[in-house]
Amino acid sequence: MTDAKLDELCINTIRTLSIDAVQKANSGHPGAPMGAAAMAYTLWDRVLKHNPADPAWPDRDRFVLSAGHASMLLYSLLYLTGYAGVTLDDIKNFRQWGSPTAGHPERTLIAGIETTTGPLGQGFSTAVGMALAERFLAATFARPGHAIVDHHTYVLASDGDLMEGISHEAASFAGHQKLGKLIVLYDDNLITLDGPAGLSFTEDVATRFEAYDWHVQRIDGMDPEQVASALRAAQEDGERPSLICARTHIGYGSPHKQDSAKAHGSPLGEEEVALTKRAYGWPEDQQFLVPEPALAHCRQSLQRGAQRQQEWQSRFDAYAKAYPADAAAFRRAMAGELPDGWDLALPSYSPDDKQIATRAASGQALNAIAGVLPLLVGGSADLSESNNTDLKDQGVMSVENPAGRNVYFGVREHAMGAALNGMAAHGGVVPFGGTFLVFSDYNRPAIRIAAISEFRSIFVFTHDSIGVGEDGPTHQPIEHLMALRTIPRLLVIRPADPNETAMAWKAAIEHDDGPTVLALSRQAVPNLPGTAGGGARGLLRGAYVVSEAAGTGRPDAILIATGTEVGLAVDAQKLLAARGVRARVVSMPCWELFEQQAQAYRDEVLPPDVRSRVSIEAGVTLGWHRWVGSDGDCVGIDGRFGASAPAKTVFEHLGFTPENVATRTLALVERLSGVRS
Ligand SMILES: Cc1ncc(C[n+]2csc(CCOP(=O)(O)OP(=O)(O)O)c2C)c(N)n1
Ligand SMILES: [Mg+2]
Repeated sequence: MTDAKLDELCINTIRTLSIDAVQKANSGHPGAPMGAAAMAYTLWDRVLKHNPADPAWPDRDRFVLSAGHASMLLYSLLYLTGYAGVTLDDIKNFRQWGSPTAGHPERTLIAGIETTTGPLGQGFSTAVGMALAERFLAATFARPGHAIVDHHTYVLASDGDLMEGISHEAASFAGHQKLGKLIVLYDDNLITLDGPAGLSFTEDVATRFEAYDWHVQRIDGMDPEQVASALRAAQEDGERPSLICARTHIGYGSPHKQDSAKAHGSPLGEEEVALTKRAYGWPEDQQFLVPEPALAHCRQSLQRGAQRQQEWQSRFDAYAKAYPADAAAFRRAMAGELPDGWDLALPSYSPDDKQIATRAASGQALNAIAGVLPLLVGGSADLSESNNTDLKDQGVMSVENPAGRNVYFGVREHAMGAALNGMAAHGGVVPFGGTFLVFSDYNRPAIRIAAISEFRSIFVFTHDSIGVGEDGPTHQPIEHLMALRTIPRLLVIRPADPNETAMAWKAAIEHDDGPTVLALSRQAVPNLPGTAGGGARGLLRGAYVVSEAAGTGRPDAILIATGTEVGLAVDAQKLLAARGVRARVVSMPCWELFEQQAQAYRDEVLPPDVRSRVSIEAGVTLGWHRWVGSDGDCVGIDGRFGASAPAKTVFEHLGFTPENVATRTLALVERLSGVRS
């Protein structure tokens, strides 16, 4: 068989596996795998550096299927090249309960999937973070004569990916950063879900990317030779990211559906499947056919991959001999391990210390641990001074200083979120990024991907309430804390004071299988006596008694507060004591961590027989009845936004005063004791 014939056989194997799997599942997207098979195969067969037997090899090239709906393309490639995580039976079980071959590629289901994709634009933008991490680690660990990190990041993106706003942000950022090892294949098939792309997408994409300072090529994406030479040219142009606009045909080979949106998101139908196979010269009556020569050829990836990994291993061994400490640090970093006792570097505070905002305490914590965690890397979306995210004396990341640890993401919150995810996905670094909490909505889809993919991405959200003050309702988060708490696997931590803030960083860094949000104040807070001397370690259990009711025995009431409202609760506690009500104050910085505690601990903090419970949080109260119970009361902000005025005034007008909290608590205690008597 000639090489060209063998290529065609492999490409048609990918196409027909995709067609058959979608047909059998009666669900899925056959068109993109059929149209993009030639370029994806060419990339994987001739260019991609990977070892299917070791999907975690640190120096592998990263491949991101940004057009996640084309999942069968990726599953076919993973199976054919020999990844153990996908069998032919898994492909037959495409999109079924418990099968790793889920509707869209999920990182946690198959070793070999670098990041979860499906929401268009995310994969492309995540890949930018991977390329950033690669360049950072290459520069950080490079020693004279040794290069142990040296790989590319490849993306397959569709029209939808390039229409999404996040990809515009990410492309602009990647061009600015000159990420020369990022190479994007654009499946330029002129079709989207609704019909011809021309219904909504007519700009000159190539020129747009040229303006972003990308290297841009236009090719026929159905021709493996053109794809291969474009990939080589993209590699050679190492100074800029590359976009290869590959003209392809969605649903290629289908007599009635090729080049039409009908091929996009539903099975071809049995008759059309047969006609398409006939067009490929494929046996019409066989399903999931994998011709032996195609499998044998693709499985050469195993041998090639093992050899390339071995070459790297030899280089790494030489490095380890010359620089044993660096090699050990690299291994630990790639395994996501933290140095023993790293948290001893975290600061602690006493009640007499100067009052500062929790965002300032966060900046102090970050800088205190920057030395012991040299791979902590991040920045802000143009708010670094407000977010206190600067790492002092650690340099600015750029093409000239790729090992700089401060990343200026620009006003690109969404792309920043995805870039953090990409850095976490790449491994070796612990990424963080900041903006105002109110703009967490601009990050939310990336936070969700981080949670689904189990990425340790740390979001530093400051200006966390109406305490923002004068900037007014557009800048005062109201619904955001609760909205974030609804995302599974995300830790949302709102520390009350500097000691809790230091513990919040400990929790965030040690939460290595999911993202963390830190909600931090703009305004100064008191140093609570209850957090001093290790008291703030209670944060690690999600909620704890930060100020016990005076006297002994069961408290009359429990005040449950978060963040800046904990200090307020402590003030209310004093007023209540003067009125004969013994109130306990519980600081509840993290619901998710509290939910993970044993029932016995939860009952200790919130004794079930104390029904007079009041929550205090400057946000919507929806959800707080989980902790205050149906008898309890919630001091919060419902049915309105904040207001533009000095913070103290806004707090007072919206009921966040010790007097109001004490009055409401007293009323509750009286009402409930009345009910009982
Ligand atoms: C953020 C987001 N919006 C919408 C969708 C639903 N969706 C899936 S594919 C697609 C567009 C299809 O066009 P294109 O990206 O060109 O893919 P092709 O049809 O060419 O495979 C849409 C709207 C999605 N997956 N993600
Ligand atoms: Mg398209």
